[in-house]
Amino acid sequence: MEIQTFEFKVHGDERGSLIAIEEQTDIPFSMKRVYYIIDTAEKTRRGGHAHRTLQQVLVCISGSCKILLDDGGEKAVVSMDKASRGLLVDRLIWHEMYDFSPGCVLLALASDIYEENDYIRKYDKFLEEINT
Ligand code: T46
Repeated sequence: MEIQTFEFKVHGDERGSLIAIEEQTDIPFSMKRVYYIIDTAEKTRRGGHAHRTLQQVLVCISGSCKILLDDGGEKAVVSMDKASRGLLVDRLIWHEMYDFSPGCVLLALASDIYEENDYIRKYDKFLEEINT
């Protein structure tokens, strides 16, 4: 499976660092929504779904976590531990997030607003949809 990641420029000086992410330039779509996952309880697994049309870039801006990507044929696990690295979670990719470190902040840049009908929350339904 092809894993697409983005390395964002770190603007650093003696004060610290700043990272800017611009739609269509640093990530391959226009953003309509930003959300972030914080205060994750120990041993939690989140996600466990795919999106029909939504594209997202995930950035672990503090701490670390792992992201499982599954295209229905192949699986890959990506370790996220750099605020300057984005991971594309494309449409029709089953994804799960786990192994959150204490204080992990996972930022999501999403191509559309929240729409429950865009979620495929059952794995067998996901396999059915990608094969039709
Ligand atoms: C995804 C992964 C990476 C909203 O009201 N608005 C929103 O924009 C989002 C994302 C969620 N919610 C509500 C829906 C649920 O009641 O927040 C609650 C938790 O959402 P969910 O169980 O879907 O959270 P995760 O961590 O399993 O999945 C989230 C995103 O929903 C999903 O799109 O790809 O993070």
